[in-house]
Amino acid sequence: MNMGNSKVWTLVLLLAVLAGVVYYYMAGLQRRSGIFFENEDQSVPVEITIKDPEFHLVAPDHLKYKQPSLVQGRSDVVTVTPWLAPVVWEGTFDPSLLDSVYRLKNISVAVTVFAVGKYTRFLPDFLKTAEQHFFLGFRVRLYVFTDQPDKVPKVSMAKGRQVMVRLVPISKRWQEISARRMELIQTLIEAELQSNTDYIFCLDVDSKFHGRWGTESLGSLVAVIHPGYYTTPRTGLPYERRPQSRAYVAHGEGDFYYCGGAFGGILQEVYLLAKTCRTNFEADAKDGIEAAWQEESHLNRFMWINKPSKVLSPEYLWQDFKAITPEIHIIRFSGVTKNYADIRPN
Ligand code: 5GW
Ligand code: MN
Repeated sequence: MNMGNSKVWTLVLLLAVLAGVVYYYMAGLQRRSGIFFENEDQSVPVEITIKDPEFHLVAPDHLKYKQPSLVQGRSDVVTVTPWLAPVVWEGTFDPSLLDSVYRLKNISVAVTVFAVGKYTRFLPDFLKTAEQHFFLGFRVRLYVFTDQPDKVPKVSMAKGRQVMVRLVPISKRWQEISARRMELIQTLIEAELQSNTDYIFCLDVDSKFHGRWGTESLGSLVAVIHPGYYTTPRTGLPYERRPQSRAYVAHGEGDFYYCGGAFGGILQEVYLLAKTCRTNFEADAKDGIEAAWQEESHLNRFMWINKPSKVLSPEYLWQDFKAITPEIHIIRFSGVTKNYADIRPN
């Protein structure tokens, strides 16, 4: 073997190794894209499992439920957004079908609720009615953030459901309570929920459940349409309109006006929302500006850019003082009418 020959052999060897690497990579790509795993027969076990709670809806075989229709259903309301997120109204979903799907996933749901100062008076009704209507039969943890843990009532809860009390220092200004909510949600997700929770909802305490709030509300990023503005033209929506604020939504822009009193989704999405709203709220404060409706304004700015993957109709946060309109077939959750002079600190 002379020098020329050995160079040729080295080249051939290198090419062979390269071809092997390319083949291995392509096969991997194909495997990841699922091509090798397509199978028509669900009874043949597949090699991959999908862990994300949001995707891959598996229904138990032989589950009996009403046949879905393409030509009948709610026609008095819009049930999908222009970015194709469902808008949840009574009559658009099958509760037992959805419960069966999510039961197989054994999901766990966290709720945050703040009861600072005089707002502890809302806790008994909030917690009692949550136990009657919120994710019945599922694992639920209700995190109560309060400055007076002794005022948290002992509510008897079903198996797998519990109230967790977290101490927060009393805030000087009420606007601060708003700002701190996002901060505390952010740290709760970071420090406690990541390992044991799939979904989180953040709710106002001055409200009660009156009807089912369950698996139909689950999504990556979930927003609730404010009951006061769902027929209002864009120009009349109370977004923050000053460009100096980080909550700014320009005239002629905005989809819906969403509630600050109820939002949720998977942990990662709500974490990003809380972090973004908090950072923007604090940066605004440094510049001496406070958005028109505090964190609700920041939430609306966030949802304008980050479109919610599921939108809940005003059934999911009504207001007790509002007369019911024909499109509302059920009130699930509603804000209690409160005497502001009586409960607000300043
Ligand atoms: C106090 C004064 C003004 C505004 C808010 C508060 C306040 C709010 C408070 O003293 N203690 C408290 O726990 N909160 C929490 O923030 C409650 O969870 C309350 O539901 C939430 C939002 O405040 P809300 O309900 O008074 O706001 P709106 O817009 O529903 O009336
Ligand atoms: Mn409220």
